[in-house]
Amino acid sequence: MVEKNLDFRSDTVTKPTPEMWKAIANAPIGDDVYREDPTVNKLEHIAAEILGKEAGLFVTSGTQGNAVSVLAHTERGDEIILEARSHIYLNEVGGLAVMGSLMARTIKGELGWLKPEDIKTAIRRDNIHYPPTSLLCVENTHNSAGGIPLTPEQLKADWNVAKDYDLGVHMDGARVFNAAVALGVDVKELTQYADTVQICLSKGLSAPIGSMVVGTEELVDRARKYRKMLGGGMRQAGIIAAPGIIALTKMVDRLADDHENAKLLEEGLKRIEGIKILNPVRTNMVYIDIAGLGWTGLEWGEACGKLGWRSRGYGTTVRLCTHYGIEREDIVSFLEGITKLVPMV
Ligand code: TLP
Repeated sequence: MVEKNLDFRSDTVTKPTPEMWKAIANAPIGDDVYREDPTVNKLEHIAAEILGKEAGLFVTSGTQGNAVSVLAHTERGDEIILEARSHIYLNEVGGLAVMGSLMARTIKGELGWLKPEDIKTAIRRDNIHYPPTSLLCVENTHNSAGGIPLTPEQLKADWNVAKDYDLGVHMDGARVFNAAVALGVDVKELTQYADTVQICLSKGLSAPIGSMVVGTEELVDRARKYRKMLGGGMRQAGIIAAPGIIALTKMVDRLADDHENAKLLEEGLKRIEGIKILNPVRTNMVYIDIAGLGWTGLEWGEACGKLGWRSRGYGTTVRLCTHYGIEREDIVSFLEGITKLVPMV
């Protein structure tokens, strides 16, 4: 029996499966700073293998994973290229500037994808006045664009430009398994176009804590040093790595259910006058604008609360995320309920 988790705010709210709880209780552990935690070592090995990279590193969060990856690729004063609404640029507390002394060069993407010609234009040529451009960051799926999966072809085109100019490529793959499932490709087909990849165990894959950074031995070694600097050397971390192993080996295929549920939600919400769907729904996110209902985000949240759901709006934009703990029948009953509660427009 799946424990219900009627919360649309994010897939970060997912809780461990019963199997994860057992793994937590039984995990063999050791001091991971000495590289002696067998469960962390196993998780790092599995992640590297699944994602097609030489090495893996267990980190506390997606934000920490992106930070140590970006630091591993760059030197103080470099410029890095990011999509204008990427998570690293918008939602990571400006860490790239604070920790890396990096300049951010942002480009507006097309549904989250940076067009190769735009990247080319943004790369600084050798000039006494310019900071060197050293890194391109891509995000897959792209969260703010609507959980959009970037295809191998799109990623390859960006990678080729980056490599023509000797840039590193980092993928914020917080939800890259959603992308792989939605596109019906092996995740390696996506991750091959990045030197480092950060993936979240704690979102749709339902582990309680943590992310992985994978990449070349050299970059992961550098990232490991930065993780220690940031206080992320976690000692007996096998306790939290154990559910991560289950996340990677058992929780990927079920992401397809989340995508189907998001589609069902989109179809139902589309029929409600006053609600506008803002994104093509391709994975587990539906962004809506509720201005046409005459409601604020707060009023939307209160209405959802009456139905036993948590949901939150920013202004009149609301993101609804599907995940483990939400099933088809829950979406059906939510749609019935909300249809009755919305004002007639
Ligand atoms: N995203 C969270 C919020 O921070 C917005 C969410 O609810 O979606 N990359 C991407 C693309 C993300 O969406 C997130 C989290 C992260 C990185 C950071 O992961 P955490 O929360 O583990 O630091």
